[in-house]
Amino acid sequence: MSLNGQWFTEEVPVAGSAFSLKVKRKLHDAQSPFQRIEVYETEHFGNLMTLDGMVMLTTRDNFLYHEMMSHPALFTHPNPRRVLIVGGGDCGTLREVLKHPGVQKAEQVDIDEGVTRASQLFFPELCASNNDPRAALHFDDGIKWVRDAKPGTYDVIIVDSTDPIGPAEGLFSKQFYQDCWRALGPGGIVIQQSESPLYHMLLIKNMYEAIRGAGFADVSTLFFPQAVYPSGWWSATLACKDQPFDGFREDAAAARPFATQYYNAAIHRGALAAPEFFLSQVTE
Ligand code: AG3
Repeated sequence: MSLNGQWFTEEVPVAGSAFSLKVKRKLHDAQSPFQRIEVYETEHFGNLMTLDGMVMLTTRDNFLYHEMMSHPALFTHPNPRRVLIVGGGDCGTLREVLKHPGVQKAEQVDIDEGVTRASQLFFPELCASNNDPRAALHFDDGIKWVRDAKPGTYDVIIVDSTDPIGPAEGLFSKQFYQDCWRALGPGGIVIQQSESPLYHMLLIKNMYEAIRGAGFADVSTLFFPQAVYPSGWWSATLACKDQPFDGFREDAAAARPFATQYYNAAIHRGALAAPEFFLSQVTE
């Protein structure tokens, strides 16, 4: 469908704001059992995938989000070998995780196979590692998957979900974090996308409470730009199962044997610096 010169817009009613991309045409439009999956070709951001009208990723800037959802957690855990990705159906986070030679198994559990099929067609570069022998793609309910996991199965759990409404709502609950706690081995880390620090402080505050209430020893948040998400400023919240958060393996991050576009040791260090308003709202 040609849409030449038209704009795709995601509005954020609670903030009275919106973000738009000029599009050329619609490449894909499907209603899955879970959500509406659309892909557009844009003028300057490559392809754009939306779920229920909300921006998930573009070709041009997804590296910011996917690198920050993966490398900080993997360079925090002392020796991450077994990784679970909950959500992440576009496979961009999986690709980053598999760049770590020490990872022996990376399982991705997304409820919606339609997202992965659309990604294979329109974001093939993100799916480049899907056939890595260490990768396993499951299409299943991530909440149930974690609930059913044997205790101590994973070193790192990455929650790469949509906003906390609809299918992803249960991923922000104390019950889910308790299940993550149990599914993690000693030294285990969970990292979860935690929306905009500017628009969603209440959500982040509630996450801290639920994560601590679930028994995690420590919580901390990383901040990074993400041009195409509401407010353009995004966050990921990291929880340590059984030890205080004590920075990350800076030397290993600096000596990483793979290429990144955004992530490096200095970016990681900087992303851990919390703004004043954040500190006063999440720390008692
Ligand atoms: N994770 C989506 C974050 C939510 C974006 N929210 C929004 N546009 N309202 C994206 C999946 C990428 N792997």
